[in-house]
Amino acid sequence: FLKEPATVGIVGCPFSGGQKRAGVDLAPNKLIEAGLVDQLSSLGWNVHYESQQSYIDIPYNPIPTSSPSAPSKTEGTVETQQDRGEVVQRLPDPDIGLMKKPRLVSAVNEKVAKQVGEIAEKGWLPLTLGGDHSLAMGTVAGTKSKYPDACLIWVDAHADINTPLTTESGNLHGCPVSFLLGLEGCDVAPFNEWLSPCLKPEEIVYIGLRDIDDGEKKILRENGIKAYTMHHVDKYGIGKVVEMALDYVNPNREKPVHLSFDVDALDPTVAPSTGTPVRGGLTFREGHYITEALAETGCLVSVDIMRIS
Ligand code: EXY
Ligand code: MN
Ligand code: MN
Ligand code: MN
Repeated sequence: FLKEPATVGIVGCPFSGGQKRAGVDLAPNKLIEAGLVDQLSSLGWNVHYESQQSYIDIPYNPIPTSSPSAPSKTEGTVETQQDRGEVVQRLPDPDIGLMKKPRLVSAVNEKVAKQVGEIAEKGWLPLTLGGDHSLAMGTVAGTKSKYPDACLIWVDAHADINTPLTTESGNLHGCPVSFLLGLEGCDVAPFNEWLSPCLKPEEIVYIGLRDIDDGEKKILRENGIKAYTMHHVDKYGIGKVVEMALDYVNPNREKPVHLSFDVDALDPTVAPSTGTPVRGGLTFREGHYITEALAETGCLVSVDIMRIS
């Protein structure tokens, strides 16, 4: 699927607006500083990377809240906020229903979808460095714009399949999959101004799950979505699990594959630097094995590495 010689286009997304904890927005620059570009080059890739401005001050439409009960006192004002020593201007972004920072998350993802789509369009591999996992709305939408039949392998401790109606936290990093699927409650402004459902339930498979909300369990069951939890990794071993996951979404190994890797899939002893550590995760080798086995298929067309903090 990729043009030879293979080229990777790195999209650094210093964004943490899909959840509460600061820090995930520092990861892209840290990874670059740590030598990622040279490491990829030494593996034989051409590497394109343009450093990214912060997404904090990205403009968005100050659309009104649709919920009459949502707080309105911040509407029409501009907040000033201390952020790592810098004073930044933030446009008001009151909750819409249960959703926190909906305008910002939507605007950032619209931009990411465009960036990822443009890189894919060139025949390059978009490698998106998060940032929080709400960014996968944008990355998967971008991949799907070039490869409509792409399937999605979601490696995570969490299912990230809450909807604006089921979310208990209001944090949109827990909701990207439902927006991609177009589940009930997701046809909502400002997201529906740019994002249309682009993923079918049979095009996604999970690996590594171990912390799923009750509402999410119901959604997974009702939509017949395939998930290999840590229980399956224990039972079958990671080699068999990756094979079964591929057999499910890509039986003939002919479809493009998008890998969305949340580092909290790894055990916290391996990857402590993440916002929501959950014990009982993948080992260092199991995590690497997944990426190696997917690379070996030759089907990988887009990769996200999310939520390192
Ligand atoms: N299910 C919980 C929620 O919706 O808030 C926790 C989500 C954590 C999501 C991280 C990105 O993987
Ligand atoms: Mn996630
Ligand atoms: Mn997670
Ligand atoms: Mn939970």
